[in-house]
Amino acid sequence: MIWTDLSNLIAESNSFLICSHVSHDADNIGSQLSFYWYLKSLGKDVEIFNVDVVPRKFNFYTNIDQVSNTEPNRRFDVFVLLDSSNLSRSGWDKAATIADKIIDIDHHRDNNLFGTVSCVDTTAAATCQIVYRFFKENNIDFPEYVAEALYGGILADTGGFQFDNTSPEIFEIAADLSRRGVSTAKVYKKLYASNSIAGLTVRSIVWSTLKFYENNRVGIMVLEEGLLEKYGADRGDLEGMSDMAMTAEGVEVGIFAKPIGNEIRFSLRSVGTVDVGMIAASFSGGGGHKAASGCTSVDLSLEQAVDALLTLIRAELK
Ligand SMILES: [Mn+2]
Repeated sequence: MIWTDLSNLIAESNSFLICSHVSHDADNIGSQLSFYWYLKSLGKDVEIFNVDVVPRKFNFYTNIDQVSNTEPNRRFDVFVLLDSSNLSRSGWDKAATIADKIIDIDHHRDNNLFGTVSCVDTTAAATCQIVYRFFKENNIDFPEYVAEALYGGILADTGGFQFDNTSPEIFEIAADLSRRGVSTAKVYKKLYASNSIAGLTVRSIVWSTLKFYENNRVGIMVLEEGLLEKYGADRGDLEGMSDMAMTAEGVEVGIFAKPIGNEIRFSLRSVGTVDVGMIAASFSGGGGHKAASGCTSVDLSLEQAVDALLTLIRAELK
């Protein structure tokens, strides 16, 4: 990738607002924190604002307290939106107007190149992989805690080096980050093996909602509204649940539904036969990868929204 435009835009700007998509994951957190470190190291005026509250499990990251949920009440020179295929993925209605210029760094194949500068590589496994390349190819020496944030994003978006986006380059990056001092065991433990009792309890309830459709080729699980609050769990406690339905033999599409108010947020996963990115794109704010995507239905009941999704999926099941 050519980094000149990115470096020039950063050099000629002073204030930056970093943001990312709703429903946090380790890649959007890791890429935001590592880019935050970089801009601060240049002496820039930088803030991070995300619509969603950061789940507790990410609290071990250095500078996680810099991620604010309070809308900034000033303008910035540059809006930096990471790991998001379009502006509406931020879930924020001011995303398009908060700054005159936009930096877009992302790996989703439906990225619509919304940036003044767009650094998009749809073959990259993670946005953290692109940020790593930017640092590496520009001889930017980053501290161990930034290596840790980048490693977490790569670990998560490759499903722990198990998805088919796991390339030789990914292992080389992981090796480099490990040499820089990252405790890979610690990151695994923090992201995947630090369940709370409340979190596991909610998981067990979500598991009990699992139902199969279309001759057992589609599996759906539902997170009933208010369940997290009832048990004192948070969304981070459910990470990975979207993939679970798909681990059943014969299931080609896994759906995880989360009703919130008049909206239902869906996470869609596919073993590869059905393009769930395309299916998600026919809903508002929807999009993503062929094998992993998300979308939101508005003003539909759960049954109606699931019906609409199943109709689209049915047409793709061969
Ligand atoms: Mn990502």
